[in-house]
Amino acid sequence: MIKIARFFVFGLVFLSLVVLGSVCLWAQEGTQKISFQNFERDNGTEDEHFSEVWNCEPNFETEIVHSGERALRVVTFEDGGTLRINAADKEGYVDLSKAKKISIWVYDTQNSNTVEMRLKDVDGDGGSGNDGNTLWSKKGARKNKWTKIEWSLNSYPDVEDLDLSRISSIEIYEFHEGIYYFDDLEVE
Ligand SMILES: [Ca+2]
Ligand SMILES: [Ca+2]
Repeated sequence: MIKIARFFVFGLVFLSLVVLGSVCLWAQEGTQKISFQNFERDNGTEDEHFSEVWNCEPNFETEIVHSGERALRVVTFEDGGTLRINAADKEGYVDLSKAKKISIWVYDTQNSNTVEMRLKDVDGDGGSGNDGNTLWSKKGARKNKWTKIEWSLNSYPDVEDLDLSRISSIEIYEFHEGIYYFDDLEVE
């Protein structure tokens, strides 16, 4: 009798572990993260990791880093500045058609600013300037602290000819003159 009870208990424990394991796997699949750009060497970036779009000076940073060996340091001038961050992918683009959000770690030395984000595809579609084809972060960064800034792609505007399955770069606009650091641009 005791043997049967023991067998039963072991069976139950085993079953629970199997169920728990499946739930964990399922949860992981639901929140799959892809690194769009982490500014590290040999990370699959075809050409340049980043470039200036307007009114700023971006450079690699090795002291104030969120993860790995390198981050991005950006000096913006009067009225702020825009930089382009390229996909760390051998094909030169990342498929965002099923993605739910985009996030980046920001170290803002200017203030607790919100950040504007624009998607660009391999054809260069996605717009420019003040055309409104962008999305502002709801929350601002915390001054002088690494802060995760997020954008929900559900709220991203419908942009003519923008191919979400082939996004080659993401543009970031900081609207004040200052010094900002960025690392770990990720897609979930
Ligand atoms: Ca990094
Ligand atoms: Ca296109």
